[in-house]
Amino acid sequence: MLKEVLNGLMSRYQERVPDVAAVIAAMVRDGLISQADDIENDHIAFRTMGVPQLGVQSLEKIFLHYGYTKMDHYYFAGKKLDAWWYAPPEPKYPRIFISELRVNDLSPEAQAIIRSYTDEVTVDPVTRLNLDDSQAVDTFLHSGLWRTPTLADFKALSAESEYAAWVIYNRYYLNHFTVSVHNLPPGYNTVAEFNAFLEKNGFILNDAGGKIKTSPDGRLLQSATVARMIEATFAGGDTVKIAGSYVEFAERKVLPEFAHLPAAEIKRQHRREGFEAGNADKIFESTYATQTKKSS
Ligand code: OOG
Ligand code: NI
Repeated sequence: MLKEVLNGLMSRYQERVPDVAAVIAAMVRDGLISQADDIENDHIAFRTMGVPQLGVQSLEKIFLHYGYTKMDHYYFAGKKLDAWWYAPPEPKYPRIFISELRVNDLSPEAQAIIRSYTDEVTVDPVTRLNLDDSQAVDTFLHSGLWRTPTLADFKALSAESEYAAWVIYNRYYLNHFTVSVHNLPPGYNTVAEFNAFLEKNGFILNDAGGKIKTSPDGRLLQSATVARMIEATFAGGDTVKIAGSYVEFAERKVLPEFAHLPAAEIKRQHRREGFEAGNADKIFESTYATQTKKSS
């Protein structure tokens, strides 16, 4: 059931983000993996609008139903976001990171634009879903919650919050999946080495705060591609290229208390868990104009 929902998310994401297939193809070609299934997916991420009937409290119900556990909270003052991460029911499944725009913290003008869309949703839509029906859940995650935005509204939101504009157009489309690099062959199993491999293959990395985002404990290292632009069709037929989704890479180092274990015995529970606000703050910018201007 969970597997079906995750597969549905991944297939839609792959169709929209050419970098996913391109990264996998480069990894197979250079012998890092023999097939796409060999990739360990560290986590996937969603973005939401923080209004009462939607937001994290709504979307999380799906994943709590499938056995995920809500873990730590992160707050991003500058970007006006809250986020939580969710631990999977079994280590073979990805962690989930869900963020939410603090709509009440925006200007009255931006709030009015957002509410003109989100008010179309009058009750929490997840409460109306049969969560045991993975087909229904899949359809829900890929259908528009509100009308297609106008380009004028998209631009007005972008000027104040690029995150808000991204969600108004992209809704619950998967924002990224994350390649775990620490289990790859030597030469590729650190973010530093993997970044070199990506750049050699022509991928453009998010360099906000540096290409490698490192947690203060030094044990969670992350990098990300800059989002490719997708052709967006707005209400009234305007078409403009806007930021779509991106790909992330994560290295979780072995915790000191397990440093003595032989490499073959190291499992997920022996490595650094969770997320890091300082890293995440910069990774969000993979869809921001300061980064996407470097892509095409
Ligand atoms: C999420 C950014 C944060 C991480 O792993 O810390 C993140 C987003 O861009 O929506 O993915
Ligand atoms: Ni991430």
